[in-house]
Amino acid sequence: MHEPAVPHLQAGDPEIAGLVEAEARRQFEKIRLIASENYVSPAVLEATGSVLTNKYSEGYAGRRYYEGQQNIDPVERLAAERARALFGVEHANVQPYSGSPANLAVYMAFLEPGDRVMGLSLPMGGHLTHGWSVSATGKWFSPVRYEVRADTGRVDMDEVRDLALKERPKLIWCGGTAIPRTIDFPAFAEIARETGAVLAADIAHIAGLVAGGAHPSPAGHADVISTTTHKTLRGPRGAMIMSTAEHAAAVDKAVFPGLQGGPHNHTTAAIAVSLREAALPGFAGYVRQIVANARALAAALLERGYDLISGGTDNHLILIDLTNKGVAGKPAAQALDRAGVELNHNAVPFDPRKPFDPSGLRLGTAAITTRGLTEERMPQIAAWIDEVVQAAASGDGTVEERVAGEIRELLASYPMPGWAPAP
Ligand code: DSN
Repeated sequence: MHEPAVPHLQAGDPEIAGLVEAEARRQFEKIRLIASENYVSPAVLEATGSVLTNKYSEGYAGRRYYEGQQNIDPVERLAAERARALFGVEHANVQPYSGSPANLAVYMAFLEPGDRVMGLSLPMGGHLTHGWSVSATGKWFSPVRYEVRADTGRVDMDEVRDLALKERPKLIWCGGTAIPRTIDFPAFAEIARETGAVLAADIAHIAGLVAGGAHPSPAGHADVISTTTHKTLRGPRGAMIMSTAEHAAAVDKAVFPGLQGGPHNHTTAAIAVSLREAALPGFAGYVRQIVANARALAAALLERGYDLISGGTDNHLILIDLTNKGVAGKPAAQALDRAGVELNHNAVPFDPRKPFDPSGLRLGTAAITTRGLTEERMPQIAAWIDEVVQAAASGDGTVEERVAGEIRELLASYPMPGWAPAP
């Protein structure tokens, strides 16, 4: 049973309806540990599925290229106002289609093609759009990359400073996709000031933690902040760029007309809804629980001999190097998926293996926390992971079905927003 219900889809396109139903059941029955995913509320789903999708709105509120914006302008104004209030920033652009276009707009706002950009290397936890070679940002700009230290698994701010002084990038990115530790925004800001660079904080993964006070905020430190809205922030798939008032015009011009056409108004409305939800008192407790769950899961994995990059976590994310377990990340992730634990294979720092067949696994606790799981359940999840990884290492496929059944049984008593099995 979907909430909101989907009777027209079921009647009009049973093939797609069947796939949506199957996906809902899959999400209900699996321990979803992909660090960038979550479950949104029925209110966010309703806004995403609303008639706002019918409207074109190129431009910004009060300055559009099409008529009929009587309701769209207030929606976009509300979303931007809520973003400014929640993150304590002077300006918010809520139009970027997703994280990569948002980051490309940051380049468009501050750089010319060929300019130097510095970011955390992708296999060290950075993002493709922070200047990695296969990305447009690595091809059209001149990238330099900082790394984590081999002995700590953490970014060393002295090394970042030395590199920035040597290379003089025009833009410095902090943040990424596989960083289990707190990002030192004040230290990055000091380096950017000293070297004359613009500091961009990509908080896509931790936006919810920042909003709820479980991670320090880049506001007041970074010149520009980009984020997706669908990870720990628990909104629809979309993105925002926030900045100081000084950079507002450059950011807006870069998003439209620089890179995009009409904003996706249904998404903007859903972003507004999720920002309202994130401002409610319960959200701070939710994000504290995400971190408590990640810490408890990390502790249970360490007890079982897992090698965690940086030795643990400060946020929602855990990165495991499986080398000492005798199995690579991809076969382990595939075995875990068959056994009802969904996560992704991931490169680890200084990984000798290839990106599509790396040594690690990446886990995050945002989605299971939305389901209501708390610390007491984490040792059991670590035990399931361990059992399946060991079986994958020895080529034993027999445990997967049993574990999947045990997981289905556990999750049956943890409701999922947006769908429930028929009574
Ligand atoms: N694909 C996102 C993630 O999984 O972290 C980043 O773009």
